[in-house]
Amino acid sequence: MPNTNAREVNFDGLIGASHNYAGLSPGNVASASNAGQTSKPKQAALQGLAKMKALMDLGLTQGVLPPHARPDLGFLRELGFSGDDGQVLKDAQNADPSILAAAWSASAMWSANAATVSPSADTSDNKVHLTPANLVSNLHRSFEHHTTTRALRAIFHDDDKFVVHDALPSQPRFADEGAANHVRFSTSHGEPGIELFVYGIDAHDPMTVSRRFPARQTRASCQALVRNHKLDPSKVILARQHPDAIDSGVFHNDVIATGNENVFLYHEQSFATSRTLMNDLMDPSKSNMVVLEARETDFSIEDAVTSYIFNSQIVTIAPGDMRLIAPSEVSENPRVSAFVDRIIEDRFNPINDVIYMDVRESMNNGGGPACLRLRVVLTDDELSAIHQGVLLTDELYDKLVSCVNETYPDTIAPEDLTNPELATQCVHASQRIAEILGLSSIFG
Ligand code: SUG
Repeated sequence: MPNTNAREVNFDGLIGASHNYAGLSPGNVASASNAGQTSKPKQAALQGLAKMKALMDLGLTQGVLPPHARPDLGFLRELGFSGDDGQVLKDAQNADPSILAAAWSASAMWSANAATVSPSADTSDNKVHLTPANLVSNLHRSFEHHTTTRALRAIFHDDDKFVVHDALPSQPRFADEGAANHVRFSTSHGEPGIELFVYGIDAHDPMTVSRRFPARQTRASCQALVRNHKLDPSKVILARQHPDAIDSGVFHNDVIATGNENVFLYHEQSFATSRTLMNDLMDPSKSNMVVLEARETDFSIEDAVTSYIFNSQIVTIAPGDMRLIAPSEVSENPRVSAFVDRIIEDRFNPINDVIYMDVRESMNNGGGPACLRLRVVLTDDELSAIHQGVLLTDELYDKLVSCVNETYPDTIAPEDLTNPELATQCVHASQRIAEILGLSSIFG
């Protein structure tokens, strides 16, 4: 039976007080090109909150995930740096600035990488399954899953309805980047769907791999997620990213493809296995798809990577009525914005309008609107069983905005990363946010 009482809840990662530009992600063009710039953490968090509020004001259910406590001085102490906090920061800087920057990274904001989620309509035990991503491909992200797992277990605490798995083994064979490489298709959110898992590396496949930039997601991790989430293998598709796309800066699939319910929006150069993928998806026994393919003649992969069009959120306002929540950068690229205008004008797809959002502070590190959110489809019963303190209301929004204004630094420049007072200020800010969300327990 289709479950019409289900909705998609977007859980956005609230951008942390230590947000900075350290160039930590090889293959992420924006991160590399903005390395060393001065960031604006307060403005970044307010931009993220404005996006959350805009979605709430559209009538959608919006959740908030807490920033992690950064800088993580415990991580630096584990690596042998000792003394007071100032000494630890200074010695780490002298030993290797990229290790120091890893400890400071606010990368947990990109909650599309927090976990992979399968709704109860797709799982054989009828529970919602969440697996935190191990993010082993990058040092600064590889320890996010500790806090993420605690936060998800605190939010999705009802064991009768939710299973929050441990992250997959932290080993390159099981490199996992979460929902950024996962798209779910269904006639409506509450009905059983087809889950598409996208990977860049397969240890058993001799095909050419990306050469310039690393691929981050393995086929082995996708297969483990399918097993853990108790998915029906006939309702799962595994597809390989095109290595040339990875080499052009498509470090996650959500930089070049996205979907919502029966809509699939992607660039023709996304997948190494496009034809098979389309055949599988278009199989009428599986779903009734609306396929929106951008061709090279519409715009190039480079346009996709600079505008982040595919990192838009497609959201359902009412049955058959969707909006595209796109980064402002799309409106600044005439080829890409013309493509969006054609989608909006075309009556044969359900996307009826575009809303441009300014999330530039995050975009400068390679994180667009969709990177900032984790999608969780929940029935009414499941929604009422989660920790309610993370669901955005006008009151919660006001509290978070005040807290950001009071506790966040205005700017962070690379040389600030050795400042122990700033370190304390940033950790304190994350504790205050966790208190507001009723999640203080995640910091022990
Ligand atoms: O993993 N950037 C993140 C961006 C993640 C975007 N998420 C999705 N596409 N879903 C990354 O590359 C840059 C940090 C720095 O350079 O300071 C960074 O981690």
